[in-house]
Amino acid sequence: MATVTSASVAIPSFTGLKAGATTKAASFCKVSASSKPMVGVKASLKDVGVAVAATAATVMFASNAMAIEVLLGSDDGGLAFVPNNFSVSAGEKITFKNNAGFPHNVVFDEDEIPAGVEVSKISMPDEDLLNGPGETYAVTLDAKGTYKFYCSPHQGAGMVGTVTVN
Ligand SMILES: [Cu+2]
Repeated sequence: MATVTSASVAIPSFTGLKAGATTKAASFCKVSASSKPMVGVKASLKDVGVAVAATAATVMFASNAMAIEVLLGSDDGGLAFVPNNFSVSAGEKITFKNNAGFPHNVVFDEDEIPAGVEVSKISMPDEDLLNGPGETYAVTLDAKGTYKFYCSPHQGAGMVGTVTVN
């Protein structure tokens, strides 16, 4: 489910890249985005990363393309993460964004994260809430495995989610 959104995230980043990237990289990405499935795009990104390793353009490219946005509250006002079950790559940026029904927060369940991961380093600080429209909380998860998280104010209403880091 979540991986589906990567395509829409990736495409705008190609546009933003044009200024800094080589023509070769930009046209390469355009072709990949329009004609190949998600898996193909991801594989292509890795190839590009190897080809132009450590350039500023590559860093920007990778951080923009490899990202996912999770809405806090559904469009119809439901108390839920949208999507509430998704997959990311290790190190991929996950941005939680207030959409409806706030305040919300993002707290990982210390008993439902990979061994060795410190829950306080990936959760929002205690008592901290996203109060306004469009407010965000971003986190990257480096350890592979399954993580469960919830919104403290709305956990009882079912505002819980699962992310798998591959
Ligand atoms: Cu909530």
